[in-house]
Amino acid sequence: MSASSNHKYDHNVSQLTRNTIALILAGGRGSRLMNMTDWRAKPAVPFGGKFRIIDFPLSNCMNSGIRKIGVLTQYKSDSLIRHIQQGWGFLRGEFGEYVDLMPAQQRHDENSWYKGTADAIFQNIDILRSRSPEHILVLAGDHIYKMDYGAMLADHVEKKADLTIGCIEVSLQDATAFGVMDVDENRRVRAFVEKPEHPPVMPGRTDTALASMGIYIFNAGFLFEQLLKDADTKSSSRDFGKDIIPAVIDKYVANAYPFLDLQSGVQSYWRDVGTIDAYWAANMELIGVKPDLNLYDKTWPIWTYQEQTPPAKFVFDSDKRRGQAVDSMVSGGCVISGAKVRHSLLFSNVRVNSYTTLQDTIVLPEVNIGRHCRITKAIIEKGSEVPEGTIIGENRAEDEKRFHVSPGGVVLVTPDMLGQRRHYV
Ligand code: ADQ
Ligand code: ADP
Repeated sequence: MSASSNHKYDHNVSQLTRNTIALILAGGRGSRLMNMTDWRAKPAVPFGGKFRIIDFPLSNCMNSGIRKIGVLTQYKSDSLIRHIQQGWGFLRGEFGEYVDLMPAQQRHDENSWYKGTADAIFQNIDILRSRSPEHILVLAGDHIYKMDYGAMLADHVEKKADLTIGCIEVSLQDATAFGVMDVDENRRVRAFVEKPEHPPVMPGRTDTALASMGIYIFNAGFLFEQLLKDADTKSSSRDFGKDIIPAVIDKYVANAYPFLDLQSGVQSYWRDVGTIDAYWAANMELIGVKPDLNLYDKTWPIWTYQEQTPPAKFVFDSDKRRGQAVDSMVSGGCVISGAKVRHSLLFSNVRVNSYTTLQDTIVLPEVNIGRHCRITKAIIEKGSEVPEGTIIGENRAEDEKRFHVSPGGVVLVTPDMLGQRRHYV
């Protein structure tokens, strides 16, 4: 399936992006991230040394010229809200730009908060209507990728679609976790099943399926109509994948839009860091010499909020032991003293002390790692005080007694597992 590479759009893309409201669904718990989402929503989980996951869709909107954004929050949204208020308040209302927080409001039903993803938007329908956008771009707040939504909007308009669904090709095995579609030769969606046990094979392939990225462009009026109709359907779970999309594909034009690099036509980088193993792997990939996700690309900056920190510091300890980090990323405010850090990712304000070695480890902000520790293949949560002499990653049975060990053998360490009562947000 080809995207419209090298295609000159007939439409003025900046006009399209200007008349679009992006709605980022940021309410999900993300329970497969285990204790990492005990205190924060998945979109607020730190990623890549200084970002939070939601910075990726937000930055994509900025870089695509979409500057009317609503963030729909629900589960444990405290740190998410603070992050957005601190980091994303720079837009100019005078130019019609905003990042609005749209928390769960008990407006339509006194007894329940948002039900499914469609309900989250339905509850804000009056506000959205009053702003009369032409298109609404629905995004998930929990994926890591860089995407130009302007190209997808142009495709949507050019093909006169009512709905366009961003999609990627995944293995049949992985497809069971996605909304999967069947399309015709014009990329029109003929069938859509949410999380099928036996996913349909992609046309022209034998072992892959076409999966929804959970991102949608709707003609605004069409979306409002469908949300109202769905609200009157008693049996509906108010979910885009389960209810809204399957209900419209027969009568309206719903197209698939493949997420391909516009130059090479190759599928672009996209990760759902929904499990401990996927989270660890995606962060580790960044350390490599030529990662698929380039955070140093000045043409597509990823913005975030971060407190001011002094530079990272690598020092000799009192016994003249070298503090060093190789093959690693180290953020501001870190002090590595007489310790060895290899192939690891340190967020801000991490202290690693003498005689300690870290290998293949992600350390979130504000962590102190005492002397004489050996830590391999771990994720150390924010605010942890790792006591002197702690050994992690050498004996699975021992690790399992104190910490959470993922199927892939990544050890997750949180303050409460270390006996420290702390809300790590
Ligand atoms: P899932 O990711 O399993 O599948 P869901 O858990 O509903 O769907 O989450 C979608 C997004 O909405 C997430 O970003 C989540 O944080 C957020 N969210 C969930 N409930 C919310 C609520 N009530 N209020 C606000 N935000 C909420 C979806 C699609 C699949 C598709 C995958 C791609 O249903 O078809 O393949 O995304 O990952
Ligand atoms: P260690 O356990 O490795 O001996 P120390 O706490 O004794 O660690 O610190 C060793 C060195 O690290 C200090 O001499 C100093 O250079 C540097 N260092 C420690 N704390 C700070 C700090 N807050 N800011 C800057 N440098 C520091």
